[in-house]
Amino acid sequence: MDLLSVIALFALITAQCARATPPNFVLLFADDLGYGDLGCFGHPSSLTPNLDRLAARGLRFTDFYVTSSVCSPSSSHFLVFAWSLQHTHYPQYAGADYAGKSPRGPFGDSLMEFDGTVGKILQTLEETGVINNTLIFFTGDNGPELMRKSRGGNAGLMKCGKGTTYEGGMREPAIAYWPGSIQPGVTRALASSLDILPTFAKLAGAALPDVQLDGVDMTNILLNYGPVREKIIKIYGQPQM
Ligand SMILES: [Ca+2]
Repeated sequence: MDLLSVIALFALITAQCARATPPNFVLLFADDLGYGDLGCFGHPSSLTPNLDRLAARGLRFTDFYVTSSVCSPSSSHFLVFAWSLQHTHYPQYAGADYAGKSPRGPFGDSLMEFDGTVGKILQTLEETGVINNTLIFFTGDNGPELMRKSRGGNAGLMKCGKGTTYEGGMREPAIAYWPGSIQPGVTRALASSLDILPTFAKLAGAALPDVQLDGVDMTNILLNYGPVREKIIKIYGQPQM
């Protein structure tokens, strides 16, 4: 799975739970999306109105990291979830409704289509009356494929992109949206895709798998704007994975 395209990974956890009404969970996971690709993260010509709306009405992370700068290891820790849907465009082609419609070329068209898909999901959640009991979490699996130049994504001010351990490869846009529970704003708390499983499990009242997890429950970020990590482990490695 290279390139922008789209991975929409849904996790609907209906576990025995401690909360009276645990939320539904929707995890949106974009492929090869750079830190600077979305309108709400500063891109001047991307058209991402639905993701921008999620960011405006939800919690936008400025310091969110993934576990790897390439696809498969970055996604592997999600395989514990119940099921997933994914569709991949290769290379960055958009469907007829979006081809040629963005001012950013084929990559922008594909990104716009992804955003349109997010809009349809939001509309369905609203029409079925479950939007206020649904936590939507959006992020990407790794940074942009810069070797594709204008057909790849954009890391914004971050150095390098996919396949490197620089910020551009590992740091991703992230948004948490849960109307009525998550207050709109921006957090600079350090968080990671490793934290998604412990967080969803906590909110669902579900037991964690019987393995050593590196992630931590980040509900204190989501609900209280607080930190979740007491110590930071710094890892130094080669720039190429
Ligand atoms: Ca990827």
